[in-house]
This record gives sequence, C-alpha cells and structure tokens, in this order.
Amino acid sequence: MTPQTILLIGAPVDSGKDRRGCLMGPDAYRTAGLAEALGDLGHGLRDLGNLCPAPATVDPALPAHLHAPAETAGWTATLMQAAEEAMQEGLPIFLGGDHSLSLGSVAGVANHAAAMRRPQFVLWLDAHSDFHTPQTTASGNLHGTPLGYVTGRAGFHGFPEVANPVPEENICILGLRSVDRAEREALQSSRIRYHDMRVIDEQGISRPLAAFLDRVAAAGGALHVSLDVDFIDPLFAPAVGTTVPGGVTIREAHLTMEMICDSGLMTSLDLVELNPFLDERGRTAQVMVDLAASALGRRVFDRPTQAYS
Ligand code: Z70
Ligand code: MN
Ligand code: MN
Ligand code: MN
Repeated sequence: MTPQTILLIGAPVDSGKDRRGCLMGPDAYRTAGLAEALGDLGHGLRDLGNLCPAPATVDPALPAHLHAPAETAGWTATLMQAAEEAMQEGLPIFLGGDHSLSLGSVAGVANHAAAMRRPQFVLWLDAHSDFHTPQTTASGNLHGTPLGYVTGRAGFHGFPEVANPVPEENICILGLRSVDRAEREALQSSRIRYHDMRVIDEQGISRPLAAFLDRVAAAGGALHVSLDVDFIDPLFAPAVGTTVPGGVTIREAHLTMEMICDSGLMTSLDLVELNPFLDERGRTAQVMVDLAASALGRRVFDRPTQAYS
C-alpha cells in the first residue's frame, strides 16, 4: 500500500466503565512493538505520547447512575480536538483506552471530513452495538454510548456539541452478539447497517464487509475503523473486561483487516478495550498489533500467487 504518515495517539481512557485496567493499553501496544511493526511496512511513524482529559464538570441534567461522566466528557473534548488536528497530518491510530474514547475520536475525524467536504463512514467491529444514550444505558457505562453520541442522539448533557453527526446509513457494525433491549429497538429503527455473528457464520465476513466498502468507495468517503478487542473471540483475545463467547476468529479478523487495507479507504483507526491487567503474557496486545499491521499492509506474500477474489 502507499506509505502513510501514521500518528500514534495514546488515549489511556479508563472512565467508560467500572472495571479498571484499560489505561495501560497504550503502553501495552508500544511494548508489543506497534511502532516497529508499522515502520517495517514502510510507513512514517510519529508517536505523540499519551493525552490527558481536559477538566470538565458534571451536568446536573445527566442521570445519576452514570459512571464518571465528567472525566469522560473531558476526554471527549481532548480527543475531538486531537483527532481533528491529527487528520491534517496523517492517519491517526488511537491507542485505547476503553471504547468511550470513540466519542471524541469519531466526532473529531467527522469534523475534519466535513471541512474537506467528504462524507464520513464508520466501520464498528464489536460484540456490542454501543448505541446507548446516557438515558438508555442500564449499566451507566459510557463505553456503551459512542455510536449514540456520534450519530447525534439527544441526552449527552455537558458533553461537547457534535457539530457533524455521522449519518446512520454511513455506519456498519460487524460482530454483534450482545445487544441490550433498548439498543436493539433503537438499532432496528435506525438506518445503521448491523450484522450479527449469525450473518458472519452463514455468509462469511467478506460479503457484508465488501458491500460496505463498496458503498464507502462509491461515495468517496473517509473511513474510520473502530476495533474493539471483543470483536475477536475471547479464546484468542482474553484481555477484555466483558468476554462474550462466539466472536470472530483470528482468521476472520485478519481477513477483515486485509480487505480494509486493499480498499485503500481507511483514514483513521481506534484500537480499544484492551485491558492488559487481564492479558496472558501479552498475547492479546500482540494480536491487536498484528491486526493493525494487516490493516496497514502486512501480507503473507507481497504478490498473490493466485487472485484473492
Ligand atoms: C452493555 C452496556 C459494552 C463492552 C461495550 C455493554 C457495553 N451494552 N461492553 N463494550 N466491552 O453496558 O451498555
Ligand atoms: Mn472508574
Ligand atoms: Mn465497544
Ligand atoms: Mn464491545
């Protein structure tokens, strides 16, 4: 693939749920050799270090059961600005941190796309749909809300304004197998394209993915990819707070990344929900580094011996 300028942005966000440990994610990716792996592919690399959340206060209109709303609102402001700036220089990879970091990363890249007059698309690779609002979440965990926020759902009082909501029809979710009732109803009456594990089992992962990538290409869109560790089966990627059995295999995850790479469409990437405290000798961090490398050009062969079609 064409060499890129890749910006590594550490976002040790740990406020999106109760269970701690995702704050160690950025350093686990560095320790597992992310910069070296991407540099070996010929890309230019800049590690911008780790961000910290802007100061923020709780809006009294938010429901009382939310976990750490002020800290997450502060992270959202910081990440939104960092994302917008990074998009002017290259391809940012947001090293999480839990999935609440995507409130800021996605809203920020969408602001940049709007300034470039390009439609923003989002590929959400996750066991969960993360489409809650502060009012519909039963757990109070804001890592379950980023798609609600970036599509412009109401109720995020005290959070930065979403200037450029991502159109629902520009979002594709793959890997679903844990969706709460309130989310299911909201998803079913939305225009989001969502595919559960049954679809992947029956059709393979390449069919729904190729259809989405074709739509992004036809629209000349910018593509943000948000990779939650729990997209992958916990047998292969155990370092995650909420393990949901029945996820994609290493092979399906690599195929996903290779197809994204071949499309040439990806403009930004989140690596989220890695909890190194729960890992086994770094194996999940290594899986995520290998997947990022596949998305950015690593291949078994540099030339197919037969067409991969
Ligand atoms: C559930 C909630 C969740 C992980 C997102 C789960 C949300 N829907 N969990 N990512 N690992 O609490 O809202
Ligand atoms: Mn906490
Ligand atoms: Mn998630
Ligand atoms: Mn998840």
